[in-house]
Amino acid sequence: MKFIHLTDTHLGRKDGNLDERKKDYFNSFKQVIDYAIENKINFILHTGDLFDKARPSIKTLVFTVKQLERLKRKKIPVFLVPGSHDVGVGETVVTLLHELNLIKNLSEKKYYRNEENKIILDGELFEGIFLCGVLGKRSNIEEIYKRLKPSEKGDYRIFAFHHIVSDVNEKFSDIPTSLLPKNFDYYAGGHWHGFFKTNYDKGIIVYPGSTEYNDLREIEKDEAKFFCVVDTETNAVEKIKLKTRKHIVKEIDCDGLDAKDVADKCINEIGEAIPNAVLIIKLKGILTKGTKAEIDRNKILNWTRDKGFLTTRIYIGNLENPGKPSVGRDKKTPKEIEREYLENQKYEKNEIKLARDMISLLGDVSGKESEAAKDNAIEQIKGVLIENKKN
Ligand SMILES: [Mn+2]
Repeated sequence: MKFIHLTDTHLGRKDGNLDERKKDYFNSFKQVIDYAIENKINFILHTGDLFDKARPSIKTLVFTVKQLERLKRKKIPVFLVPGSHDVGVGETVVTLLHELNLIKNLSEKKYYRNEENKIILDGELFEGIFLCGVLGKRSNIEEIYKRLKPSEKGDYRIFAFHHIVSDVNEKFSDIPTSLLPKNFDYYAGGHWHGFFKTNYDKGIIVYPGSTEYNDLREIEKDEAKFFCVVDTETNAVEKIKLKTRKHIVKEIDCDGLDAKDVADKCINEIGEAIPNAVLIIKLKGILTKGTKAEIDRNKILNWTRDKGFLTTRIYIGNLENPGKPSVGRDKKTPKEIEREYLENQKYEKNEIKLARDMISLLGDVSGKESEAAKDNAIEQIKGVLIENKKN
């Protein structure tokens, strides 16, 4: 049997408020659906962040429902665990899609039970393949993993989750890899936006990565975007490359320049235009005259627009004004700085944990257009507070 594993499609996201960028996310999703139908794939597994926010727009919903209906007509089931962006307080659109039989949400009540101190994952058995999973909430997540007790069913066993394990990235990890339950063939990961694959227990952990470029970090890595096709007979994983919009990063060294000359230097160095590409300009160095505020951004933006770039973003984080020697940056991670700060404030352990959960949620939505960010943050923080009250 063959299945598709995709993740982090963030439907409804609209970088820089551009309709073209919203369509790009739709386009990636449609490529996967087309592939599934053309290649008669047996089922699809999505590991979260189907939508960019828990309450997507009607337009986003119409697109998604239409695509899922294409699969339903071909009898290709879609299994899903909601991601951090899909979960709000109580029921979300993912519940609606589940009720309409367009997806099977593996975090719905019918797929698990609480028994004494254990969470029994009854999951779903689909033609001999067992699927179960954990949704992408953040609070108390280590405790939840410790209590998991998956059913022993199935000839081929899949565990779906929306968390970063320490093998992927120590700094950004939600859980140590060793907390993943044992005895699965395929550990389907979401939340990490790049491709990652490793062995674990008798199976493999796979993160296909997001289907579009969500932030600067992803763009700078300059890695392609993928979904995976998995053969359950051999456990072989095929990476299928998505056709995505070109993103170009140009780093411009402005060391020793007068602020008024920065625009011309950018224009000279960008060189050849790539029509419809997203252009990222990163300025660096120390100016000798003028300040960052005096850089003629409009001159740069007008020029790139005339050249046919879809949009241009200018980052000045690594550029410094005259007379300001660069301060040796603290080597600590943001998480370490957070913890130290909170500990120094003499908060209780559980208060620190709550605060860090909240900070993590807020961080997750930073860099998004304000409305989506607000919606998401408020929804998720409400969830954490309600849970904290329960505990
Ligand atoms: Mn995501």
